[in-house]
Amino acid sequence: MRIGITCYPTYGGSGVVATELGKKLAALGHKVHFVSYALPYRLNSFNPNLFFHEVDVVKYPLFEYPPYSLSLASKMVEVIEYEKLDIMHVHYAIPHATSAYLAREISHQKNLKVITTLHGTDITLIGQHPSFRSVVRFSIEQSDGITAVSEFLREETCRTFDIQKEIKVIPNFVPDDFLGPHHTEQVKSCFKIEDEFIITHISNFRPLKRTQDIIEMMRHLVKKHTVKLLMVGDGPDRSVVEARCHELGLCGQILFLGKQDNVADILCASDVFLLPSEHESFGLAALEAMACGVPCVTSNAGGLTDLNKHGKTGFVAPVGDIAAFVKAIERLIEDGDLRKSMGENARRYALNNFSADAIVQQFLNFYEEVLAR
Ligand code: GMT
Repeated sequence: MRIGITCYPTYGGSGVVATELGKKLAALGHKVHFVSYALPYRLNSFNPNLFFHEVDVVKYPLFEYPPYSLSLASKMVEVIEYEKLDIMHVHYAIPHATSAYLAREISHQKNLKVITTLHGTDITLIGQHPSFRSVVRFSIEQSDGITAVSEFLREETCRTFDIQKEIKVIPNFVPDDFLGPHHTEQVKSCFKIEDEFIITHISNFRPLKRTQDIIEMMRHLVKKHTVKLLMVGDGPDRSVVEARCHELGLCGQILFLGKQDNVADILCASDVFLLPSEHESFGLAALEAMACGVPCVTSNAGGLTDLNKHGKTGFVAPVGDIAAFVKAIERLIEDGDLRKSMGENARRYALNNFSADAIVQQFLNFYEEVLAR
């Protein structure tokens, strides 16, 4: 098959999933063409079936805001026609589904099918904004196939956008890098002092990730336990969160590692993964932690409860309930056997239910189904 993929090339989960999917499809012999404004950050290995087409975001004195959606649509048309694509698979509806719709209408590749994968805030947050809502709804409806990363997101999309078309749930999967082997001991030796308990959080530090809650949890935990927190990633709330650490005198116990390419090694050196988000339609970072055998303490937002099984793969606490989070983390600090068994359960659950091979096959079956329509 000849497949085009458009995604955000940055550190977000939707771009990661799209890139890992493209890599797996290429390894299976399909021709995969990425179209985006920059090389997706995990597209870092050579495969003769993988191609990248960069969208030129044109600056012009009249444009206070360069119309990326149009440049993207034009580049898609070029790639669709030159490469005779069968499928244009876009990840994250805004603006990718709209550009793909335009490209399909313009191109002469008549059998081209557009598939849109919904990831989260394209539906639950920003997609709802009056500036986008009608265009998002139209573009989703016009897609030839729609997938959502969780049942929660499927229901939210039908409910809030009144989408009549079928939406297929195809969850995210464990990228190959997380299967191991890992440099666990080397990483531990960099951060861990003796029997310190390592808590890790990974996100883009946007308000919905509630990173400020994490610092409040640490304020309680350091009173009784020898803990260290690794904060991985970067984003709008990082400054305020870092300032709070200074204010509380917690800089020795909380390390800000910024954006990291190899999060698998960091996760494997962790005792618990923490994700207290307000919204999370899937929670890819938690799945990656689980695949590394790390128990998770997460909020009960969106699709997280389908992933992190309370009392089995970790603990689930209500959004914003600092005391409940602290209690859950303390149980894992105090009971090494529980931590070990939950970590093993987490890895087993992740690999049994979200294996890359099985999920990529689901995408391939869906492509075939849509092409046959
Ligand atoms: O939706 C977003 O704001 C960004 C997006 C991303 O690119 O990281 O995150 C969403 O997609 C991920 C991959 O499918 C999911 O793991 C995240 O749960 C989801 N984010 C939210 O729902 C907030």
